[in-house]
Formats: sequence, C-alpha cells, structure tokens
Amino acid sequence: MRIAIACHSGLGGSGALAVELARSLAHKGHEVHVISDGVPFRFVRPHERMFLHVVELPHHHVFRYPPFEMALAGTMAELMKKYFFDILHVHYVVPFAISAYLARQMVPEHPVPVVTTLHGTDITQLSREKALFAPIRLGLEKSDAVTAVSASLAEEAMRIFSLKKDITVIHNYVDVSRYIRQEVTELRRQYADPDEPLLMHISNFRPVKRVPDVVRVFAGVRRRRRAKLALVGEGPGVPEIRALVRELGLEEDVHFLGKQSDVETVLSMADVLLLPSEQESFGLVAVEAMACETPVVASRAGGLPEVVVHGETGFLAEVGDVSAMADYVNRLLDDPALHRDFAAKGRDRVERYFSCTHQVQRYEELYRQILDAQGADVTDAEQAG
Ligand code: GMT
Repeated sequence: MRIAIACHSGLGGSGALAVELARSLAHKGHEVHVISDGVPFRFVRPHERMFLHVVELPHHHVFRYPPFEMALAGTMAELMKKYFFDILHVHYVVPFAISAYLARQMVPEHPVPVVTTLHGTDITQLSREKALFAPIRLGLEKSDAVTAVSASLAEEAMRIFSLKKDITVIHNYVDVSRYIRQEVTELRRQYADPDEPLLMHISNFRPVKRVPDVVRVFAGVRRRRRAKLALVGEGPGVPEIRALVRELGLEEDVHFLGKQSDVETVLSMADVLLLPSEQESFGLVAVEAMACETPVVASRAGGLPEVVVHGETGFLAEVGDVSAMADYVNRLLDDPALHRDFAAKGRDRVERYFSCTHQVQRYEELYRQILDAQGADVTDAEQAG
C-alpha cells in the first residue's frame, strides 16, 4: 500500500507512535509518506521507503497568524494528487483530521480514506474549547475509521461527542527488540552511585504531567534514603521545576538530562519510572519503561490502568497523592525480589500486549477492511516503489 501518515513533529507520544508506525509499515513493504509541521523528533535513520513532507507555512503581512491548517490541507491535497495514497492516517484530530477532510474536498477525483487516531488532549481537553468542539466532531464524523490508543479514551470520545460510529481501540506499542534493558553501568555512574537508586521521569513537561509531583515524590523517597532523580525531556514547566528543586534543597540529587533520543538507553539506568499525570490517555513512556524492565509508579488516570497492572508491573495511586507514590517507590526499593518480579512481569506484559508486531498488524487489517469495503484497488509495494 501507499500510506500517508500525518502527525505533530514536537516532543510527545503521538508523534513518536506515528513515526514508529511509519517505520514498521515501511519495513513490511509499504511506501509511507509522513506529513508534518517539521521534522518529527523520532524521524531519525528513516527506512528507504519512508518519505517526509514538511508543510511550508505561508508568511504574509495580511496574516496575524499563519494559516497552518489550510497549508496542511493544501499540502495533503497536492500529495494526494501526486501519489494517489491508498490511506491517509492522521494522528490527532486537531488539526489533522479536519485538514484531511478539507483536502479530500479539493481532490474529489481521488477520495482517499482517512483513518484518525485519537491520542488524548484532542478529546479530553480541546473538546472543552467552545470554538473547537464542532470542528473536532466534524473531523471524527468524516473519518472513515477512528481509533483510540486506549479503551478509556474511546469511551471518553463516545461520551463527549455521542458518535454514531464505533471507535476501534488499538493500544500503543514499542519495538520490543529495540526497547530492551541494556548494560549501562558506566553511563549510570554519571548520575548516581552504583548502590544509589535512580528514579526517572520522562515527558514534555506540560502541566498535565504534574512534574512538581515527581519532585515531591522524590523528596519523600529522599527523606528515607540516598537516591537520585533524572528528569528527561523539555517543555514549558522546566523553569518552575528548577525553582522547586532549589526550594526543596535537592539540587545535588536531581539531574536535568534534557531531550534524549535513545530513550531505551536512558530508561535502562532507571530503577523506577514516575508518571503522576493528571491525564494520560495511554502513557507510552510507561510501556517503554516496562519493556526496559523498569517498574512504574503512576497515577490512576485515563488509560494508565490499561498499561500498568497495579501490584504486578508497578503501582498506581490517585492523582496528586504524592505520599502514596513515595511509599510505593520505597516499597520497591526496600524489596529487591519484588523489584525483580515487577521488572520481569512488566517486560512480559509488553511482549504480550504492546509489541510492534501485533499492533502494526491491527492497523494494517483496519486499512484493508476500509479498502475492501470501498472495493478499492490497492497500490502494491513494488508498484509503489
Ligand atoms: O495529547 C497529548 O497530550 C499529547 C500526546 C503526545 O503527543 O504525546 O500525548 C497523548 O498521546 C500519547 C501517545 O498516544 C499518549 O501516550 C499520552 O498518554 C497522551 N497524553 C495525554 O493523554 C495527556
């Protein structure tokens, strides 16, 4: 098939998932065109059947804000005419599903089926914006299929928009051959002594991630034992977090690692991953951690209970309950046998339910179902190349 995948380029799970899906599909012989607002942060060492199209923003003095959605729709339409995609798979409704709908109006002679994957904020937060509710509903209704990365998110979308169509749940996944615990003794020494636990948090530091809770959980752990915290990622919350770390006198114990591309290497240094988010439709980083045998202590929010099994692969506490989270971390660190057991069960869970092979096949099946239902001729890989 010749597949177009549209996604955000910035730091975040939706872009990561979209690019990894593109990569897996390319490996399976499909030709994949990634359409984005920049070079997606995971678009490194692309497969030879992966092509990137960055939308050019029209800058003109008449615009207070450059009309990205329109430029995206125009770019999609141009690419549809040039490549005759079999499927256009967009990640995020805003603006991708809406621009895809517009693009399709521009190319009626080749009506490409659109699959929209919901990742979270597009439903749980943006739907509350008065001006966005109707466009989001339009994007959902006009998509040929809608998928969600967790059952919790699918239910939320159905509830908010009272949709007449089903939403297919396809959980996120990782490449289990790449996300594997590595030997990182030397690297880890830069951040913690060998006998010192290293806690970790990875995110885009948006308010929804509740990174101050990460620091407070760490402070709770630190009161009981020597430990270090590694904060990985970038985002708007970093200055506030630095101030909190100073205020709590933890500068010596907290490392800011910034953006990291080899997440599996970084995660291999960690003893526990902290994810105390306010909302998390899935929590891709929790799966990445479990794949690397790092138990997770997280909030019981959104789709996280579908990922982390409380008392088996990690612990879940109510949002904001930093003292329970600190107790759970201490419990894991106090009991090496329990830690080992959680680490092994986390890896096993990822291999069973969140592995690339199975989930990519589900997306492929969905594409084929839509094309079969429409009686469409599919571009074969050889022809596509
Ligand atoms: O929607 C967002 O908040 C950003 C988005 C992203 O690009 O990382 O995160 C969402 O999609 C991820 C990938 O499916 C999920 O793992 C995150 O849980 C989800 N974030 C939220 O629901 C807050």
